[in-house]
Amino acid sequence: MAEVVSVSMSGDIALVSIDSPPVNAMDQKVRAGLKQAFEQLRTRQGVKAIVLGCKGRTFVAGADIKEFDTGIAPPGYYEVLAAIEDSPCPVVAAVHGTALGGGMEIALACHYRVAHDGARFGLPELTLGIIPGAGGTQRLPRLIPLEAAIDLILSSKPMPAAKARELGLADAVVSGDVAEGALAFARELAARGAGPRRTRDQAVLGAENAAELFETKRAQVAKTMRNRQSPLALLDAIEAAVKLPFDQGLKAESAISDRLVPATEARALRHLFFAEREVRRIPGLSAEVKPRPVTRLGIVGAGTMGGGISMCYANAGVPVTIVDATQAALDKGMATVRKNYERSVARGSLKPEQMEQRMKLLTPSLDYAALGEADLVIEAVYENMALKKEIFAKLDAVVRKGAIIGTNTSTLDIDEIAAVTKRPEDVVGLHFFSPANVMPLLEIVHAKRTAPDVLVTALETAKQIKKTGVVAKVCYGFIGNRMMDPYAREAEHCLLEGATPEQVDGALEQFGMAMGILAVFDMAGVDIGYLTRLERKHLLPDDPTFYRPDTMLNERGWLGQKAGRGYYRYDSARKRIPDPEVVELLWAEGKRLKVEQRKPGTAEIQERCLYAMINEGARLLEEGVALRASDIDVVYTSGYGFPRYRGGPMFYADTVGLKAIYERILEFRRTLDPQYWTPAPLLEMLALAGSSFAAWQAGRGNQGAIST
Ligand code: 3H9
Repeated sequence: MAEVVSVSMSGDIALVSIDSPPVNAMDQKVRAGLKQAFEQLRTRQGVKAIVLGCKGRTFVAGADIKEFDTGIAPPGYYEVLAAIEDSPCPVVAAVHGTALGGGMEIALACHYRVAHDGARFGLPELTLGIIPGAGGTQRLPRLIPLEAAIDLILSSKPMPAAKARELGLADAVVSGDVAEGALAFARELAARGAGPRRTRDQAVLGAENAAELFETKRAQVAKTMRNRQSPLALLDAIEAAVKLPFDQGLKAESAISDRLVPATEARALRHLFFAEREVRRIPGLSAEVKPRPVTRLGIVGAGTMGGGISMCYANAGVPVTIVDATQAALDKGMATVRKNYERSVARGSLKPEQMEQRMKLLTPSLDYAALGEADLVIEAVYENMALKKEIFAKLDAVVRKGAIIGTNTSTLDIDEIAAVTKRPEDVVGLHFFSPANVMPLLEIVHAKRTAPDVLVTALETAKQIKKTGVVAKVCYGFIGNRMMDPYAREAEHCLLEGATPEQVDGALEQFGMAMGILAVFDMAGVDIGYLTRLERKHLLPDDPTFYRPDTMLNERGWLGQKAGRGYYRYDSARKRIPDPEVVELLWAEGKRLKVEQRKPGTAEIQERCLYAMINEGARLLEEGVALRASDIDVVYTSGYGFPRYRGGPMFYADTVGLKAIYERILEFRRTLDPQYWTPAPLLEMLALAGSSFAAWQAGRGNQGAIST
């Protein structure tokens, strides 16, 4: 028997135990071990019941995701789960941690489920672009009501043990040792002489109104999960459970699953699953380098960003001292934080006492000296080099030796900021995204002199506040904003060429961006980019059409949502309303500047914006600003609303084909302003070699390592 699965006896109860760190994923070894264990137990004399549990931190966390690309070696999931379900004596799952995906499907194939009170059950397959493919679509609606089963899988969110008990999924919830609890449960079954209770033999619960229910869910999914195939396919699979006998239902599930696993959507989501974990590995950084502890935080700037970052740390139980220049700014900042927490309380996601605990962790102060004890101080004032330098000089004077000083700049040269201190090795960029308490991304900017343990601390603190930290090097805009620049430049230019804001944003949203870029500008404030461009005027192209619409709106004070109008008008509920005056104004300006009126259509708008962004991404890789193509994908999907099901811009580029993108860029160079359409040398090289960003990344080994 494979050693990852062991069998032992406790009286007349057999204990089957899976031990395959880190998360007991159901890989080939686990499958083979389980099959062998249950086959042996079938014929073993004197076994009255079986408890199936896991060692380590969790019950099985799912199928081994790597196998979806390498192929599933026998025994297959169905075969293994059938061996469990066919057991002649009752099988009790002992669930602790998270029973996810294939792990939950194992639990469903068991005859009873005993859960630890901290356990959670979930089928998150849609987050991977697939459906539960080990019988989950057929067994779950036989254990909990059909609609609850559909909602659990559609949401991809695990449910707590108590809810599982309420719905009838868990037969008992225990605190303390779940194996002991399950053993006691099994003994009781044995004492009663209970036999197996096979899920497959039960009827689907709540099937009466199934037709209507599926119609509603399909309409809902078509609206909320646009451009995706797995959610609708999931509903087909669950409907098979209602319409077909169990074995035929399994066949339907299997056919759908086989179709989805190799599809682009699933490949893209798998790519992100691993990319989001890969970002933690920094080539060139020794595992010996340990992080500095971050137990007290300092923030400079009580504005939107400072407040949001403070909340992240207070949520993690870390005390925060917030310094600002005036009492009024501090009061306003603290009031905003409280309001944000109150909203969570009103929504029910936070208890009032938790809110008070978190508020108590925040100490406002007018005195920089109050930051003297902090382990990490993050400067979060507005984008202005002179101001940031002044603050860093002050911090250098008060912050204790060994503390780290971070800047939340989104565009500025961190080497220049660090140079005003006597400890540039303690300075790092920590670029949060607005709203900082919500957005999952943290760009960690490794400046020239940042010390290795400071970088490691930055990665660790990202984890501490439940963010995905991605390392970048210093350049204008780092990864995210630098790629955003050419993307938005094209969107802006299309307006001068006769496209309306709705057409531009519509094209980007049809592609799957969470929000069109013009609507994003309106939301963030049209002045933000404008002011940055003013600061960098000497570096920008000598082109009167460059971001001209943005400049015109600024000149008129049409600064977006906060002004009630920008690229669009806004009603009191901040709903976008097309503004013919803006359209006319920009068209007239386009004609005045002799911009060719191409009236670009959806495909052209998408290609121009996205290919300009991808080309810039290739440059970032050449320059070593981004360590990996997949890091760029993580930045864009977690910070910029790029659709996850397309895998991020660089993965998407590979799916289109770099040759096709390269040729289109050459065509744009002929037909549009050539100064913007020089293919990045890396893109050109890979395109001409018939290669991809993924292949380039795989072949790089330790090249591009952070030099420490
Ligand atoms: C499925 O089950 C389909 C079935 O229906 C059958 C269809 C036919 N596979 O996240 P962490 C690795 S689909 C392979 O940092 P945490 C992970 O890469 C699956 N590897 O830990 C990492 O490796 P490394 C449905 C996996 O404590 C290490 O384990 N299940 C898998 O923050 C630690 O992971 C899911 O979608 C896996 N399934 O979170 C659950 N899971 O250290 C996916 C983890 O080398 N997993 N790894 O980078 C999770 O959500 C989290 O890992 C979990 C732990 C919550 C379990």
